[in-house]
Amino acid sequence: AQQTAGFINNPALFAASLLPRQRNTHKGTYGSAAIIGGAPTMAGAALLAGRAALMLGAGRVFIGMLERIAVDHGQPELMLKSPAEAMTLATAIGIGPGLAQSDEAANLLRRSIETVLPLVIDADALNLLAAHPVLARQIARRSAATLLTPHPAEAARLLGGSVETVQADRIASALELAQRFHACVVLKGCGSIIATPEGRWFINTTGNAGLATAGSGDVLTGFCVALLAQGWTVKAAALGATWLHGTAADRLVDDGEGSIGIAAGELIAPARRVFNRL
Ligand code: NPW
Ligand code: AMP
Ligand code: MG
Repeated sequence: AQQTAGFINNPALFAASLLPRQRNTHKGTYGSAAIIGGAPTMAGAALLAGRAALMLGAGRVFIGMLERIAVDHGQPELMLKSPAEAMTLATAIGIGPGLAQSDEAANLLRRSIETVLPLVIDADALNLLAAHPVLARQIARRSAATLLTPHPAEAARLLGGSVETVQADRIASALELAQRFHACVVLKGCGSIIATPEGRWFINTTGNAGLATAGSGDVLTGFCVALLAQGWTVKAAALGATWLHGTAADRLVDDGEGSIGIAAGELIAPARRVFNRL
């Protein structure tokens, strides 16, 4: 049963967080994003999230890679560290892109849950939560903000049901997850639902089927972590990142570069352009 009316996501909902940069500031003012993930064969997921965090304004971006590579040659601004080091340096964490589900990954998820930092949980970190009820119970007890960003299959694993059941009532599914984990939730897909633990919900109407491409969700995670690193509340970060992610895809369509064949990394530059003009 849905108790409250929802809203269409729009910039007025996160306008209070949109502050211009003050002149006398430095990179430390804008926070340190850490992305934890990138196991062998999926390094790209963590790099995409890191690039996205950098270009939505995080002051520093650390990538705690399970697959130890030295540098992102396409984005040498990123600092590639061990996962433990990246977590220590962070002021906001995103865990999951390309993380895989090894024992090491589960241990890193436990450590990130135990921090007092804003935390985005995505992809394989969500799958690990579904497989480890002890970790799932720890989420609700966190003192810092938590944001879960499942796609429908990840939501189904968390709820112990089927994708069909999740999709049959997406609003109820998102609210159920938000309540269960006492976390903000973005249930992704055509018309992403943003739900809060207080029972509020929002529907995102930006974006298009060009977003149905590998790495798209990893970019969204990077956007969320960037906004959290810059001090946004978790609700504003979820709304802002989701709106910008979809709007970036819409701009690519308007410019004749989509919707067919968008590569996830291509979302980052238009998102930055739109963000700077808000
Ligand atoms: P089907 O057959 O496609 O219809 P998983 P994942 C099903 C990393 N990545 N949306 C779907 O069914 C991620 O970060 C690395 C989505 C299929 O059976 C993760 O760590 C990249 N799926 C890891 O890969 C780029 C839906 O769910 C399964 C669905 C695994 O993430 C890519 C797919 O979901 C990727 O981001 C829906 N609406 N409905 C890289 N470049 O390194 C049903 N499904 O198993 O969670 O796999 O999302 O690819
Ligand atoms: P992931 O499956 O984790 O890569 O995430 C996919 C991203 O693309 C999410 O942000 C989805 O909301 C978005 N997305 C995928 N398909 C569509 C669609 N048909 N319309 C709008 N957004 C979509
Ligand atoms: Mg994903």
